[in-house]
Amino acid sequence: MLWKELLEGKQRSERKKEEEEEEEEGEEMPVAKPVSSDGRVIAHIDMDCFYVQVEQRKHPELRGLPTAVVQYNSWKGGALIAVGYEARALGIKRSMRGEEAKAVCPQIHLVQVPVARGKADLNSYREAGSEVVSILARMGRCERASIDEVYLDLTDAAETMLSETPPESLEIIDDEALKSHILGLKHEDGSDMKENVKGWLRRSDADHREKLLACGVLIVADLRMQVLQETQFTCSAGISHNKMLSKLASAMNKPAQQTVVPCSSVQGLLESLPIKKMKQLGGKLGSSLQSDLEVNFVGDLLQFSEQKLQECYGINTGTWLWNIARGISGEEVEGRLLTKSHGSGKTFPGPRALKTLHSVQHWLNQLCEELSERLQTDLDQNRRIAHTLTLHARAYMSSDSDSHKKFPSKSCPLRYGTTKMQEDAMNLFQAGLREYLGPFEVKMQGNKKIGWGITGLSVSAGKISDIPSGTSSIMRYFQGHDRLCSPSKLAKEKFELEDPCSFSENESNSTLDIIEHTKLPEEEATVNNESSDLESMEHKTSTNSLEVPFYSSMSSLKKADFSQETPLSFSGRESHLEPKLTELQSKVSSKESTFEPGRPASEQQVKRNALRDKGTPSLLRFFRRVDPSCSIQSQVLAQSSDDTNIRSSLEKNNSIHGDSLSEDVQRREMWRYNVDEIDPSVIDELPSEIQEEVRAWLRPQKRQANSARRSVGIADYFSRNKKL
Ligand code: DCP
Repeated sequence: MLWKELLEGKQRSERKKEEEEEEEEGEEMPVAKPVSSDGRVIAHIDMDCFYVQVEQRKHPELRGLPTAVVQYNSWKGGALIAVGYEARALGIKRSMRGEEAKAVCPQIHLVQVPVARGKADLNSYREAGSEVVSILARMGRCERASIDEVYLDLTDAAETMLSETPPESLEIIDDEALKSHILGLKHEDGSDMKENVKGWLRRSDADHREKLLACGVLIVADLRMQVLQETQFTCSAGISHNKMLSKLASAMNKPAQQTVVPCSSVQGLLESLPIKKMKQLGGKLGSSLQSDLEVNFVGDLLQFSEQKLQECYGINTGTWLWNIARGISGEEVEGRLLTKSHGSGKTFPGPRALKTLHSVQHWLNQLCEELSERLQTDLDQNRRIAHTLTLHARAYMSSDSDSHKKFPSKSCPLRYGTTKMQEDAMNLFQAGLREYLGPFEVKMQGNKKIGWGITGLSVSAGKISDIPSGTSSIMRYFQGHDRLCSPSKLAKEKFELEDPCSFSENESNSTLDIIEHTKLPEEEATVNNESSDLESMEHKTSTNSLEVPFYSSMSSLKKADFSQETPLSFSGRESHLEPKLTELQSKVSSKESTFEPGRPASEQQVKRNALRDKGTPSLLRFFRRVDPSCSIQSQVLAQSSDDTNIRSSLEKNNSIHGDSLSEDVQRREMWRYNVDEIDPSVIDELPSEIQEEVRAWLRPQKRQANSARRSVGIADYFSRNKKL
């Protein structure tokens, strides 16, 4: 039965990875990055059976006992998503269901994932991951790669150690470092492994790079001990000269161990590494290498010239392949302690598939609620905002002929506030469904409409950026987002909720400003796949992989106001922004006679003149034509929890200033803004505090232009490849 197959084969836990790079089938083609230096010291740290450790810390009585974490789903005892090492030793595997695990190991302790809103609540795991990150970040540039993985660039720390306390000068070396696995280091029969490692670490004849690596070994061992002492978690690590090799190495000896890849052992490591195990080769590219070039191990690639690989897979990917065969990777450790995106997803396997728009709406509401909460926390704690909302779904149709079709992922500019997000997500879903069902939307089999089912749904918020310093100040300019970027506009032309199949042709043009997911060649290495792979969404969204959709229209960036006459009053959360706002307001407002107390009037006049000379009057003209309804700042203003407060402050202020809300809205409606009409030189006239934001508005347009120019995608590569 189909649903059984789905349950067995496709059901997965809620998303595993927050930020892990997409490497599922058919993802973006890898590209070679310039190799900055092969003298870097890069570590990859991976927590051991992470969710189990988190649960064991909560329940210390479980320590040392066979333990696994299960998804709340009750079918056959739920799905195992993390298995402790004691349980693994007793034959328990992650692919098992709870009942099977009990049968294999009756003494196993199954801990349920916390549940909120009918789905897994991963917050405690995320927070535990953050604890670890904050410790690891002490020694070098730190990139949080997923909920339980981190890359570290320890080059500077290693250089310092080498110059101050080189390993060869150390009499006593920490035991944890002596337990390291040094790939390629031979242990003669009967020799003391720790002594061998000590000898390797203290070699005086090693070259500079190897000495740096030895320092890296000591630093990582120490960091792992700090993590254990401060969090009670163990982790494993890989240490080498680049990210790729370190990631491979960290998985080689688990749990609570570290593995080092000296240059001399790279070839040996790669010649026996199955091609599909290599990062970014797990999908179509790896399959193509196997079937078209008969490459089964990474080392097999060595037989091809760079030119040949470029002919087959394009210049960038060809060079990337040539490099990885030699263990070369220029990928930098990005200094990033926070996630690149947030996501919330859920699967509905087999009989649980969603078959009505009502049920889809219900679940989208839950997912958006969670997403909104996390965005709010990110905003509060990190002053970061997301710009893009994306909906992914996995679906099937009752018609066999179309069953291979993928539900298209859709994006739109993200509006803050739970209800807005829910509404936009539903509109994205409907747009996706229309496309999924085909041009006529209603297909008939005899008298029966074709049914559909949704087996997975996910919403994610991407393109997260810091609020540039000073941006808060321009909140003053951009008021009334909520009133202008009305959900009702987006809600037009919906499907009838009552009848999931009652679509008519004239409904096909959604008014929602949807971003089609299109890959940008120049960002291939980091761009997410646009296909809606729910498994990767569940486990890997909020990922390292950057969603780079481009805006099909900038109409979401609609109208702006420069109503100096209606100062905003801030409520609660925003109140700390007020001083900056006032500061910028006074800077820009050349027509307002706001004198700064204690400063001579003549000086202030000079200051205003200077500003005017820099072009502030053009700025005023500029903003009079711009509507901020979907601007970042107005979104911040429109935070769900503060919506009412802010709206009422706005209304109050408007009435205080004798400027009625409706007039204000009407006036702003007239100031429509077309991004093409912006003269880029105007941006330079803006106060520096807001230049960055305005440039960010314009960027998507540039991308669109670029992508039109260079529409090379994975399909092109493979069609070329097929010709081999
Ligand atoms: N996870 C999940 N669903 C999956 C895989 C993993 O929810 N299908 C969660 C639970 C894991 C965590 O992500 O604890 C990290 O995943 P890893 O693949 O790193 O596996 P573990 O940390 O559990 O084990 P290991 O020690 O093998 O890395």
